[in-house]
Amino acid sequence: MDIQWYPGHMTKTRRMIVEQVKNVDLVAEIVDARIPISSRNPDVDAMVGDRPRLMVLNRCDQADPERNAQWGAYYRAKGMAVLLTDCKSGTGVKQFAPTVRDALRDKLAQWQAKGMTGKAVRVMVLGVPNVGKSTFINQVAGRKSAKAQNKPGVTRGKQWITVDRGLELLDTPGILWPKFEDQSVGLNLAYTGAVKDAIMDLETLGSRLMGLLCRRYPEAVTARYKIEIDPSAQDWELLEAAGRKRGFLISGGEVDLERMARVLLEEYRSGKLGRFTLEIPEDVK
Ligand SMILES: Nc1nc2c(ncn2[C@@H]2O[C@H](COP(=O)(O)OP(=O)(O)O)[C@@H](O)[C@H]2O)c(=O)[nH]1
Ligand SMILES: [Mg+2]
Repeated sequence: MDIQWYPGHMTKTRRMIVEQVKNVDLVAEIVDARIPISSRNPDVDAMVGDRPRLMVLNRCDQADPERNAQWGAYYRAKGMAVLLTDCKSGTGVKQFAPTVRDALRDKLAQWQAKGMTGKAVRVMVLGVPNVGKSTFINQVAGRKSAKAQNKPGVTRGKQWITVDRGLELLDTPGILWPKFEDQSVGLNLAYTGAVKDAIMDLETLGSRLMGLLCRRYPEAVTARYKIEIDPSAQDWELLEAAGRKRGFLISGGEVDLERMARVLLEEYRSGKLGRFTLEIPEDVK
């Protein structure tokens, strides 16, 4: 399955980001802690140039806690400022302003020296669709200013939000990139909901996710779906076994694979299955 989703509005957003980046002091790149590599847009480096950067690993509540710590260390070792957040509860968000100030300390000292004390720090927030950009901004601002919804592609156009006199945030619509180098990147983005379901074959998507979870988190899959995991089974056979246990049958006693795929994706995305990180630092080439 070749997943590509690069609608015209993303080209427009990309242009807007490149234009606006001159007006900001720092770029906060929000990634999904469950897929900390796949949810990084490879075009961001070229788009934002040498602007100071903050890496925000969001959705930590849905990711494996041990892996969260590893991924935080991974990006810190690359010299990046890193923040681990759960925007559902707001965990980690309080550290945002101090982390930004620390990343910009030289610039802020210069402003101070020039008497520019009232100048607000401007931060652009960007990331793939549905990663939590608007929710993050609302958490930082302590109110609902940015429109958030559990569906890729809700924020349109640019939106400045004033947190307080010292800090302004720019919300941006989610962007992907024209071609996923690796099929697994497209799949990871689809499992986590960054790519619209409507553009994919759900049976294939559900089968691949089931296979991946059975390899990485077999106990959790067994606990929830009551299936024995045969290591030599095909991905779709594992999905089929779960569907059979759930009684998702169609005429002739066949398993309704699409229904089971929908259930698996919903249960994975809502966290009912557990906290899973689909990429591990050792995977990085
Ligand atoms: N569990 C969990 N859900 C989150 C988190 N951040 C955002 N969400 C939810 O994810 C959905 C998409 O968030 P939104 O801010 O609109 O994403 P955006 O498209 O990147 O602006 C919303 O339903 C949020 O409530 C998080 O850290 N944990
Ligand atoms: Mg948004």
